[in-house]
Amino acid sequence: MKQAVIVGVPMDLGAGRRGVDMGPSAIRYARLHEAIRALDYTVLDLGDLEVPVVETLKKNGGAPGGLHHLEPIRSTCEALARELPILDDAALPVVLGGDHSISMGSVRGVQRGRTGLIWIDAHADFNTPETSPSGNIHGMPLAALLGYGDDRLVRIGGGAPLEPQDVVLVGVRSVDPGERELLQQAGVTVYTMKEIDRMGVPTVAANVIAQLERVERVHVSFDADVLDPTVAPGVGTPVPGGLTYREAHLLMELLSDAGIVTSLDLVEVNPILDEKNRTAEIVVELAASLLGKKIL
Ligand code: Z70
Ligand code: MN
Ligand code: MN
Ligand code: MN
Repeated sequence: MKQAVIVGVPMDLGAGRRGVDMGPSAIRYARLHEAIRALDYTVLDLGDLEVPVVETLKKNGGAPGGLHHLEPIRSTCEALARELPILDDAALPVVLGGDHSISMGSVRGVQRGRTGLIWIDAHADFNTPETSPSGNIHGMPLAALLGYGDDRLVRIGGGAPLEPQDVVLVGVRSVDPGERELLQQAGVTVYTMKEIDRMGVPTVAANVIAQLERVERVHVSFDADVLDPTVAPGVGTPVPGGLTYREAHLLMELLSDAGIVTSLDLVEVNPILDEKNRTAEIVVELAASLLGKKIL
């Protein structure tokens, strides 16, 4: 039997507003364990990493050009990057956020050999301190994973920068001006909502799968704000025009059919802004589809 290993990272220090620190709890409450067990996985939950409480921290650098809460974010990601490699190579890590800065830890933690990354998000998360309008680090993790931005973030987990040809962004519809320039320069593949509308999820998924044919492992980093806010209201930065319930499920099902996914993040669920935990519930359903749930 396959094994899924769950790690929670209850951190909202990288986000502009509070609440995604409660994401791991909301996602577990939405029956993540049961959903994964039903798919013939054993589930091992390692619990939550310890994350500094925001009220105990000094305010620092939230202005443009700044790096809000850099040190506690760095050390939390470093701890995550150190914890994941201890797992059995056959296990499938499922990391629960938390804001999206946690993926600097999860991706570095699972990175071995040539590693592919599918970043599913309304945002590009490709800011550096120079381009960020907010100083919020959850707008920077993908850039850091490709080697751009502050050295202290780039060096988390000691991993080499990912290769741009092994990185794909899906669902993007909100990009800051300086971020746009760097993203285009970096050469990662981007399927914005325009491409999804024009080609449809089946073509986008087929292209993503074909592009990652030669990598040794594939990490999916799923930001709940990729979903349309009418489907998933419980996110910190809702952006209109997102994936429908059906598009999101189909994307997960097609990635699942390809059998390429070896690890997963579920991030940016904000229970404070949610309606009766429905965003966490949808995220659990989508995770189940990605891990092999079939209608028939
Ligand atoms: C904006 C910034 C952001 C969420 C990423 C937004 C960043 N580009 N917000 N994920 N939820 O501040 O960098
Ligand atoms: Mn934000
Ligand atoms: Mn994100
Ligand atoms: Mn986002």
